[in-house]
Amino acid sequence: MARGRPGHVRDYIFRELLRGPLHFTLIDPDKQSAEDAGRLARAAADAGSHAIMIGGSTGITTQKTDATVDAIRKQAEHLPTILFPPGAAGISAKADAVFWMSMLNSRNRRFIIEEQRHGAKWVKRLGLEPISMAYLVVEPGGAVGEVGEAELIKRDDPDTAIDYALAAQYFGMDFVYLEAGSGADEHVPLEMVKAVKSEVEIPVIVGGGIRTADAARALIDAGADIIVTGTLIERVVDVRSTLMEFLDHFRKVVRERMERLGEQVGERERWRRRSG
Ligand code: 1GP
Repeated sequence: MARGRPGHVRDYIFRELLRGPLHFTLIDPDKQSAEDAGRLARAAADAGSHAIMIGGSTGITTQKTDATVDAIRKQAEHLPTILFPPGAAGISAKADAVFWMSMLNSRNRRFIIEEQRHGAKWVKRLGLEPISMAYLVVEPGGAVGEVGEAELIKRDDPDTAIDYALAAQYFGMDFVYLEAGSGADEHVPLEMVKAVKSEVEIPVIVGGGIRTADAARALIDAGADIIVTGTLIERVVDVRSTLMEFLDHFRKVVRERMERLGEQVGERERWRRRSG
């Protein structure tokens, strides 16, 4: 993917979203060698994932991130690489863009603005594209909830998720990410996704604990715009066929959803013409 043009990756995401929900693959630089990360990215690209996110909660260094992004870009060159950094140390000159994220429900201002304050000049100097995103950690929250000192949003409290998401939209943030934590036993509740989606206009990203195509289908039906999976391909032997199966199902769900939306628009149009 060509680098350097401001808004390039952001525009790509918004353009693709017009065609339906997207799937992003998350690769943690601390979980495998750079070479293996490259192989995972190749499989993700072949299966039809829309972008590669690079990041994790612990053990992230610039060197590891640099090597991982390098390998990913070599193996999956047409997919955008977006950093998903736990802090300033996760910023790498090699990526196309960085999710410029603030964990709005952290009790520690370090994760709301301090890491960002230290990282901002590097983003500018390195010519990385920042894509602003509100990061909200929902129960159980996992390692990211602990490390980020999140005041976890309770699973039965969609109103708090809406409050944060709306605040993010009014700040002008591009995306809101509902995160249950990597490897979570349960993904973010469908009711919460539905509630947030019905109140905000910015796209809703959902991640954490999504391991089956059925789970992705339910989340998409609830209104998720972007589904992120990481663990799904970490421990499997045949990454390619696991992802192929997941994404084949994903595309089918997206197709059905877009057809349904098309029919609804068509019906509304017919009704308007009849009554006009
Ligand atoms: C974690 O939301 C991501 O930040 C992905 O979670 O590893 O559970 O897929 P999983």
